[in-house]
Amino acid sequence: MVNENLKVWFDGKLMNYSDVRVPVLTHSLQYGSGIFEGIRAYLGNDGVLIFRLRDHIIRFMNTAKIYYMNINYSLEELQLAVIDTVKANGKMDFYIRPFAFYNDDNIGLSPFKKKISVFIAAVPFREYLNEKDGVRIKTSSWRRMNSNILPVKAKASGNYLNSIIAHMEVRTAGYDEALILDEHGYIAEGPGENIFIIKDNTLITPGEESDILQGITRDSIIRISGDLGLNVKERMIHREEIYTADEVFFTGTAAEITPIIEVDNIRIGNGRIGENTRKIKEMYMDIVRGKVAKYNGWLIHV
Ligand code: PY5
Repeated sequence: MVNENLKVWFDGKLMNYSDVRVPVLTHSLQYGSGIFEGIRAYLGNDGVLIFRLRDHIIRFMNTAKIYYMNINYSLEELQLAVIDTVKANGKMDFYIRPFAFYNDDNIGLSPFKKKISVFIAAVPFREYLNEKDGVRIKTSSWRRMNSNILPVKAKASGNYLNSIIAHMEVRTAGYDEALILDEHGYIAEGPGENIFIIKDNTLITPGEESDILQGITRDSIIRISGDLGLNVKERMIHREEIYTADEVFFTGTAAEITPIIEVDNIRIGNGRIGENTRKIKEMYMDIVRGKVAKYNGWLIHV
């Protein structure tokens, strides 16, 4: 449960979370028509640091655009709104959730000209998956939707039904998380994470052309890999390649860098967290806490 003293930003104003009123019949709750972002902020030595805020807000606005959703705030206004929300909630690690939705209790399916509300919460950080020990994943029998069906590069609530059903299938079978293949059987991503494999010091991850969310963490890892002496290839990955990889990990705002130690009951490498994964995770955590000068441009000091 979130703290009842939580201050949230709702349609231009900071207010108590418990004072926000939204009808249960709202379009976005009934039909999954909301759009959202997930952003993290970390407590550094001299205050709270928001990671790649601008990039997240750009993706948020692009998602809105793809869905014909007219958001009445600019890129600058939304960035300031996130900063104000963080400021109002103190100094700690946060997970930030901007959310735009049709706020209307007219039950019809068409959102045409319905009122759009924008909400931002910054809730205390929590670990998303079992990031410390590594996770066991299983290939879901559900396929990633492709972009003929829904825009996979948009971060819309409805897309997550594909993620949720895949996750529940494997979670109820005793695994930590799902691996989702694309319609052709190539590796796509996790329900809320991008995936990388490492083979012979090369990072391999599905590319721009694949049906995945273009993760901002994924992009960050690609950009820092050279500093760690690793090469990167963006290409399609056959399912069997993952089983014989040296190391495998998920990336995501929530998941950060999550080592994967087993896929479909096959141990990856020696079944322990790999050296490169450990190095990448350490560097990522140093960057987000403002300890790597070269990447301080990714951080907004609050
Ligand atoms: N793929 C999917 C389907 C995602 O939902 C996410 C992020 C990613 C990849 C990674 O993207 P990024 O690195 O930009 O975060 N998932 C969200 C997150 O905040 C929501 C999870 C509940 O991590």
